[in-house]
Amino acid sequence: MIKNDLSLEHIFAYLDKDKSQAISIEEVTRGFQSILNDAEILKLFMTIDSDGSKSINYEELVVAFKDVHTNYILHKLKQAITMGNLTPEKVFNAVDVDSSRQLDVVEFN
Ligand SMILES: [Ca+2]
Ligand SMILES: [Ca+2]
Repeated sequence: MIKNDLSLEHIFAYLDKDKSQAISIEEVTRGFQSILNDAEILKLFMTIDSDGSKSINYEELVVAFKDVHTNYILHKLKQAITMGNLTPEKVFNAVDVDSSRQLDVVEFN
């Protein structure tokens, strides 16, 4: 069973598929492609990549997690991961808070 208390380290490891200790835009895309479109992924990536190095390190994720907006998205991702079975449908439902069957900008703000 997957524990409920997924840490930032777990999220980082989940996104860092190649274990390079840095998250690339490709890895963010892979992690979020079922719930975000390309423009939203780019916006999220640029928000977290605070130094503009085109990669996200653990420290940047920690800083981003303190920001309430990003925290919300990561919280949703965390929920999706916690569900254990990452079908696009489940991830979608985790983010689609108002069950509108559409993901709008408000739900990521
Ligand atoms: Ca990586
Ligand atoms: Ca960076």
